[in-house]
Amino acid sequence: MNIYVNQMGYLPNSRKIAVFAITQSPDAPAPSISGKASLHTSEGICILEKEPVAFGFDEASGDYVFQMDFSEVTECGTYVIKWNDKTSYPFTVGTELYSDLNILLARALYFQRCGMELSAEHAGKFARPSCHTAPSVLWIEYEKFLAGKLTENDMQTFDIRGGWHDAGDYGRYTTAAACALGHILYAYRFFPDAFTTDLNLPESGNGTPDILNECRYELDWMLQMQAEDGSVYHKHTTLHHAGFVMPHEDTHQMLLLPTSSMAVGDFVGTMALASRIYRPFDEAFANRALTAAKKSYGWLEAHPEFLFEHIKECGTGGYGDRSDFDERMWAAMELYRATGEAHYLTDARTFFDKQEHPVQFGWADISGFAGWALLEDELMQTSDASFAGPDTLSSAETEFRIAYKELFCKEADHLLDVIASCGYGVALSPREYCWGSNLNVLNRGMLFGTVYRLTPKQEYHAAVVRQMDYLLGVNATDYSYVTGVGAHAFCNPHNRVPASDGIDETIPGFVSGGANGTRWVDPLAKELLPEGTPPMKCYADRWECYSLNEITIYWNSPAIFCAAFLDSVK
Ligand code: 9MR
Ligand code: ZN
Repeated sequence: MNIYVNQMGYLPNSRKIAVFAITQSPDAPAPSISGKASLHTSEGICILEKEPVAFGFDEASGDYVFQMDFSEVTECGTYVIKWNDKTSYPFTVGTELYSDLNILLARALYFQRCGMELSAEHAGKFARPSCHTAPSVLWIEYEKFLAGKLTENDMQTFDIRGGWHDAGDYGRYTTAAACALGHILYAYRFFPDAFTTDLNLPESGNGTPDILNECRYELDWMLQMQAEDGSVYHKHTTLHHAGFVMPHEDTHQMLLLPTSSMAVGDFVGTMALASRIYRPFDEAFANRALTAAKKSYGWLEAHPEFLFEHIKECGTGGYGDRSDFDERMWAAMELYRATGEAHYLTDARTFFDKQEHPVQFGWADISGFAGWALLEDELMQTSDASFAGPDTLSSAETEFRIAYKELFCKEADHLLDVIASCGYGVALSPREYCWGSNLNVLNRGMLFGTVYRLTPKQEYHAAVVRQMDYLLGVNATDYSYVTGVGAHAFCNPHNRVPASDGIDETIPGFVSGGANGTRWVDPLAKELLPEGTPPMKCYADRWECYSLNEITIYWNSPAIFCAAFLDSVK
């Protein structure tokens, strides 16, 4: 039997559920285990005794599960739970847990910075030299160069620097960047009070909140990804992933891979959003971002067809897609918010009507971002009048808002049922444990947070808590999926920097991709996880396992959103 708790801990007034699990086959009789579990302070004083309630067999984990709700424990402190000779990892009840977590999650992005030295002052023992500063060339020319049809001197060069390394690899990808920035900029928009702490960045103290300073590093890179004609390169990587070397040791030719309509739509959405968010801090940048967004929107209008070319010679991340309706919708919606021009709203509505289920916040489907933009003033609930929404709404907008709210709420209610059907309280059905399943978990957390702002039902709040609980230890692997957080946190991410920096400790604050129960996995995962392993247990804390244990900017970013929600809606 195992006891699973949120290894970081719980907010004093939030829902608190511990899970007790016994692995067995689905048709075995209920285990004969009973009696009261107890909760003890760090001084060993028992302050609660309670009988765990049988949930029954849980398909995703292959466990027979009991649950214990101990929400009545509201006193701050450190505790353990005991049941039948087993003791949980220690956990804390405290008010600042999620703000402390957010500092780590955001600082992890600083450690992903490309194109600048990370100094000891800001990076401590993880200081490292600058990387990837050599000029880039276009793939379409490089291809000819490789074929001997163009000399090196005939290739145009582009001085593009900066941004965050996407993940455990050193590539930078436009749609992945937009996804992460969308999560974080909206987290800041909806929960600004959660972002007042200094992050010890080189820019700290410049009058701009540090979370925006960090995002600006990515935005400045992204602006450079726009081509003359308003199209936007899909990615900026080498031809193949680097070996496991430090970033400055990866000196392969940097390439600009051809545009995709998703990259253009995402670029427009991100820049138009940034123009609004940064305006109070940097007017010139806001204007630049808006001008860039409008230019690329012109490209989208002139190119209504879906465009994505998979370059088979290039081994770095694909970030392929089958539809760009979501990106086009978001682009239009953000430009509507940034300019108030009604034709953008009409365009957004057209793309909305073409989609089945536009409520996602992942890199492939970012449709939900348009919902955030549309409902922004209702989601902000701020007393700051300068952020208030329009006084009167057009009937088109009113009607669109109602439709979007209905969709969000319906999805949240459906997901509450999914949570109820899972012994661990995670909003994933057993077949949804795919590559980067923690993004799905956190996406759902963000959705619950969104809907809570529209209809403040306690169950939605508890649902956000339970997605974070899953991430931080209430899952069948026994791991906290955030480095450095919890007594049993994963510590061998698939990430070239910690794997090659020679430092024992891993950089804290990174979110693992998590369990992947599909058969699309890396060779070591295949070897370690026999066929039939329950999906929630398809995980290994091994640096080799890129399909189970990589880190990415857009797995940290939804955790930042959820943590900010919990930090500000306590
Ligand atoms: O996060 C991506 C995941 O959803 C896909 O299934 C997987 C395979 O295409 O790719 C993941 O993205 C990787 C990207 O292609 C390159 N950088 C590392 C990303 C995380 O593994
Ligand atoms: Zn780099």
